[in-house]
Amino acid sequence: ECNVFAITFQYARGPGSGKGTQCLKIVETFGLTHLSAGDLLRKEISSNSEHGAMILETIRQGKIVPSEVTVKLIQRAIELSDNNKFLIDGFPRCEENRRAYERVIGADPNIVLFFDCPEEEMVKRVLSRNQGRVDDNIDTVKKRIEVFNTLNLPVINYYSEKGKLYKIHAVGPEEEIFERVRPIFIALET
Ligand code: UP5
Ligand code: MG
Repeated sequence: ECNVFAITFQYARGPGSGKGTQCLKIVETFGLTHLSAGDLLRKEISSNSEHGAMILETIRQGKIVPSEVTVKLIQRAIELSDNNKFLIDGFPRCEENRRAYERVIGADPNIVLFFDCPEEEMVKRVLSRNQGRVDDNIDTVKKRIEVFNTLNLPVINYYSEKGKLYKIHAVGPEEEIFERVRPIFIALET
């Protein structure tokens, strides 16, 4: 049981659709706390924690880290925060992730954003990012897209049926994309 009342999941078609970029703008404007599942996992790798080696190998292969591990990191970050509104970025990536989250956190997201971006554009963005991520190479990017295409649909359908899914056209200048996102959060505040 926890007092989180406004959890928001950020979801997208795949790697490089601009989740992280838009999350920064959203949290700055609307006062949520940004929790990137990928960043939490990468932090575990660099802090040499218990699961670090397994997480590194899983990310290198573009596969999904066991739900138990990811959900525990999200839970810990929520508990450590003094905010009660979160923007969870890049999660849940499969039905099992979603169920584990709802079981452990005990709350449903209010809204789910789906960033729709063509595959060629995602690949181009990720490969030109240059931040030294172990998964930003053509082989892993292809694997990430394949994993996404295989496991994502049931999650999308689930939230769509609950009327929580908002699809955003994620191509164009970053500012323009944010103008498509903004009204959704304004509606949430009122
Ligand atoms: N960029 C952004 N917006 C742009 C725009 N409108 N026009 C042109 N360029 C734009 O953007 C990517 C790049 O594009 C940047 O250089 C940016 O400047 C530019 P970014 O905002 O970083 O996109 P994002 O969608 O966040 O891409 P990211 O690569 O982070 O997505 P992934 O979903 O692949 O990465 P994530 O960190 O979430 O996950 C990585 C791995 O961790 C997964 O593959 C998986 O192995 C593991 N993982 C789990 O196992 N479980 C989880 O729950 C989460 C992750
Ligand atoms: Mg990201």
